[in-house]
Amino acid sequence: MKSILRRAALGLAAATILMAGHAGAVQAASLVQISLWDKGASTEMAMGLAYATQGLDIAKATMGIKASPGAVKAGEVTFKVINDSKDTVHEMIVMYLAEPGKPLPYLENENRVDEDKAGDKGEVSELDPGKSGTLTVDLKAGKYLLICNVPGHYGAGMWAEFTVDP
Ligand SMILES: [Cu+2]
Repeated sequence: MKSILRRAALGLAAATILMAGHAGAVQAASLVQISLWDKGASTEMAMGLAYATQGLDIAKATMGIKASPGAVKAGEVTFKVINDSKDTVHEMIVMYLAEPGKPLPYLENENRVDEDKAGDKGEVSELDPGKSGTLTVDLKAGKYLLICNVPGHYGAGMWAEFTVDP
């Protein structure tokens, strides 16, 4: 129901723009290219590099997420995610940061972020090496974190800050 209403609203907006003489100006979803990378399974995973860890040196990360661009306008955002690893499964989850700069809730015994409590907005889960996937979500303005939540990866530095501008 929600999506039908939204589509109707978009249609109306498109008609309004066409009438105003700006044909072709209808805004498509913002596109963000995501690369999931690592230094290979033979490289020992770093630890203690979770977002907002005091004094962390992200240059020590052995795996990570690269987002291009790192900021978009609010609205529909499509993430095209590629796992550029040769040998490791990775994923990408979009987390809304209700309180930027504060550590995400963490499940110590599982060595990963508590997704249910962390502001999960959608994900491309568990991509095999070389595989890709797509996620389209409606994002409001704010600060976000893109993370991989395969056990240990977040703490190894596999996250990236992402901004949605008004
Ligand atoms: Cu990963």
